[in-house]
Amino acid sequence: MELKNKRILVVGLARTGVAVARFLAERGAEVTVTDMREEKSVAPFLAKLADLPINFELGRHDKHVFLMAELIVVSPGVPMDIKPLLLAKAQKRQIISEIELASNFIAAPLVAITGTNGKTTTTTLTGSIFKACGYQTFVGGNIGNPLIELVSSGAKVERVVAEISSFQLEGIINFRPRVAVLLNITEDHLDRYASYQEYIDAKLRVFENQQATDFAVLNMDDPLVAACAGSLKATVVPMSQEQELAEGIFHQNGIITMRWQGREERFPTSRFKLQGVHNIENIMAALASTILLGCDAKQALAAVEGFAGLHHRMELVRMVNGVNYFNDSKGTNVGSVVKSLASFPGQVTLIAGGKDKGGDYAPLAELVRERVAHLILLGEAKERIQGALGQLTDTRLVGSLEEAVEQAHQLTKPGGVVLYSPACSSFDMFKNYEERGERFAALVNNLPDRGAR
Ligand code: UMA
Repeated sequence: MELKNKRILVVGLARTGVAVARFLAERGAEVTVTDMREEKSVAPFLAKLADLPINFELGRHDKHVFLMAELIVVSPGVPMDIKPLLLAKAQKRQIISEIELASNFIAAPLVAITGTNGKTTTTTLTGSIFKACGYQTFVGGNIGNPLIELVSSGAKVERVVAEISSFQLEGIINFRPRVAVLLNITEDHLDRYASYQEYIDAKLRVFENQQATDFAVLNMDDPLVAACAGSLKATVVPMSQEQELAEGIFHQNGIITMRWQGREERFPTSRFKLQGVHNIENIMAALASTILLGCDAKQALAAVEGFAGLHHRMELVRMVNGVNYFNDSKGTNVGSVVKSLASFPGQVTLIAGGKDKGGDYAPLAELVRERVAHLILLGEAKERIQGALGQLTDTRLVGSLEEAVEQAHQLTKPGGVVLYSPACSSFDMFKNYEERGERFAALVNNLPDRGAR
């Protein structure tokens, strides 16, 4: 891909925009960056590009700027159907996402991990296994560090593991992972997509350019994932916790078994620190991907056993007065909260709510009825969640996270748990889910502890 003197527009000036603009400008492209936000809101990002010859168009998206560009690189958070992008598309301008740009310059085998939930755990674990097996590995993508940063750094790596979102897949042309993992699909991002089907279609694009020499690791226990197996060009590697497989990876009675091309590897789960049915899914996907790309089974098992999980993902903050407080701020959609709630037998005080994404909260109903003693709701979505679940258990609406933690503290009996798993994104009250989780943890750490009663 020739970049020198090419007129390129970067849309969105946040993590992705900064990394892309830097890469392009350093390669001699004529770069313009545009963002709807005003200069003072994007000042920290502007400062990161101060040393480079870049034009900025801030506080608006002028259609002429879009039409002047030969290539447009769009940040994941920018919808592909905003007017200036539609105009540019109609005028045959090339429009791509950052992962498409980056993949042109990445030679190492790439594992792309997508799905509604479990992506970050699986991506991090896959990276850890490769590293433990001696491969120089870059871990990035939707997880927080754009893939283009790897290209900019010039680092020579042997494996790349990328968490890939549906937003990023909307702007691909040739993106072709050596291994593509699809963990599960449940409703999410209905504030961005016109329909659930549109979201599913975006996710399935991860397989679009794969060939028979590539692998598609599919969770056959998820009907939507299983349904696509027949139509893929890649070699399908099935995974399941419900059936024994002659070929693929499966879990039965505490043993994960991978059978592939005459080889059989067994991984006992007894020493895994990651707990829960959904984590077995994530572990199987990570093991399959790494074994397929050359990892030694014994070293891979040791890496899984040493992996303690992620920050903000079912993270035990502290026990206060006999009550365990879990930070699950990364539970940003309904499917994720279903999995988190299913890990507790009952006596749960669930704190939920945030920025509503237009999805259905009904899949939570059965678990809420069975296991949630108190439901505390906050944020923009609180009335909608109350409408869907409020009649099923003791439900209270609060105005702040401080109030939510205080009420949870008053209401939850020793032996119970307080779970902060919002089922919504964080952008109504916080910068991101990390800030939201940190705030929750800080509030919990400030609670007075009289010792377990
Ligand atoms: N903007 C415009 N015009 C618009 C809309 C937005 O200019 O019409 C601007 C905003 O003002 C803002 C910028 O675009 O300044 C935001 O870009 P961005 O949201 O793409 O932010 P980044 O910091 O580049 O983060 C993105 C991903 N964000 C999203 O997909 C929403 C990050 O995923 C990712 O880690 C990062 O790129 C690096 O690859 C976050 C996320 O929430 C974690 N992802 C979603 C999820 O996991 O559910 C998909």
